Amino acid sequence: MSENFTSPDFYNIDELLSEEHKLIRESTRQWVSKSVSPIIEEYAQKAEFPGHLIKELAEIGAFGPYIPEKYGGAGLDQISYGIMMQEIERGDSGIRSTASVQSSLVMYPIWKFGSDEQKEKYLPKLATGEIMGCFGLTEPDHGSNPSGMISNFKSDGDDVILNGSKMWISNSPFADIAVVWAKDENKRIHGLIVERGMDGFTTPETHNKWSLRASSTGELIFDNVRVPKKNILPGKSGLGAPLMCLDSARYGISWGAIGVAMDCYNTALKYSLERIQFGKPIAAKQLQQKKLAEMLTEITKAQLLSWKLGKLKNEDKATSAQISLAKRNNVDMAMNIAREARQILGGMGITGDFSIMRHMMNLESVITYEGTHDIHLLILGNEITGHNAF
Ligand code: TGC
Ligand code: FAD
Repeated sequence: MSENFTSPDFYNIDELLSEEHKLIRESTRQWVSKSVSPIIEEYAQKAEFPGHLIKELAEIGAFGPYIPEKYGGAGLDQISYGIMMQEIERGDSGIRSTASVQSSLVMYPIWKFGSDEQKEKYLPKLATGEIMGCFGLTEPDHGSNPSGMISNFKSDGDDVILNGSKMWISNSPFADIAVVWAKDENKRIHGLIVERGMDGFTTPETHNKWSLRASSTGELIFDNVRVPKKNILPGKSGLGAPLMCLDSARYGISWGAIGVAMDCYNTALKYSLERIQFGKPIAAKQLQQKKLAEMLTEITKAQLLSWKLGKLKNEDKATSAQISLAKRNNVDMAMNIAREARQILGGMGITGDFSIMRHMMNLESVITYEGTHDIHLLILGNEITGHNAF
């Protein structure tokens, strides 16, 4: 189980990490073992977000790890960010979602595209978790194709009037602010900071999910919401702006998926050594060894992929297509490992006594959000051939 967690490191990848990276991993890992693993199954079963973890996530520096310290972030590098996402997602994808939405989808756009006033007003409070944010791109009729969005705003004096709706928004039911993407009168996409309490703005919760049950998901509905023009992000417009945020979050997910895979592998390995059938541990059987050997192979490949991508990101050289490759590969890898690990546990694998089934269900969301498995393939296809097949 997670409490006895040691991460597989078959290729001595630790040698590629700095002492600071290892310290961050150790402290995040300890926090997950103490605060997430013991409670998460119960919250997932109840389909409830463990809101008390917000303060603790802020305390371990999970909100804005790479945002400069002057804005309340930790000023760390991209590998540190990835390692934190890996460790948090080992606990649960929904908790990692909360950290990555706050960091890469709310703090990042305000930091990159916001005015000085917006940065000073929101970033320090987002870093401490005093306020929480969400990111509204997806609409009921525009998921993979956000450029078709119909949410729109019209100028009215010092304000704009915002109409439309967003769907499948992580953290929307409790968020204090939403970074919302909508079109102006010239059909140009802009980011707006919409605050809870603005007239006409509601955030109904989405129920009956079989996946990401410990994460709160909802809608954003804008019915003639009056938003001050000073809440528009001035630094960048067009679809490229939200796509830059997605690049950052997708990179973090590539690491997070490794955390899930490692947890499933460890659980399955331990169980296989203890479970006796036909007079021997099932770990002594070739069929189970094949599963474990293939898991370790895929985890090792994914570790190298995300580490190298982190180096490229640190140098500001990572391309969107490189990020798509890592998100797509690593989430698929984690899904396959979760399925195989579940089988190694036999009937026990379907219970909440082990984390595998919860991880497996969570990954159904992770392979869909932040660009589906198919969309990332098409991004790579476009990069390879120069032909856009969307
Ligand atoms: P396309 O014509 O290719 O591009 C439009 C403009 O954007 C530029 N661009 C990028 N800029 C920065 N970063 C990137 N990654 C970029 N990709 C493209 C591009 O150069 C162009 O610029 P310009 O100046 O020429 O206008 O756009 P398209 O409409 O063909 O769509 C491309 C496509 C399909 C790849 C894109 O729309 C896409 O990625 N779709 C998937 C949607 C998606 O991922 N949604 C995620 C919603 S958020 C979420 O799921 C959060 S879950 C969080 C959690 O809980 O953890
Ligand atoms: P669709 O776009 O309708 O796709 C349906 C199927 O068609 C998919 O298999 C897709 O791969 C395929 N497809 C689509 N286009 C093509 C094509 N051109 N060629 C071949 N196949 C294609 N969004 C946010 O903005 N903010 C959030 O915080 C957020 N959180 C989420 C949390 C959860 C739990 C979930 C499930 C989703 C979340 N999303 C969020 C939305 C998520 O990003 C979208 O679900 C995702 O982008 C896919 O959009 P869709 O669901 O509309 O599927």
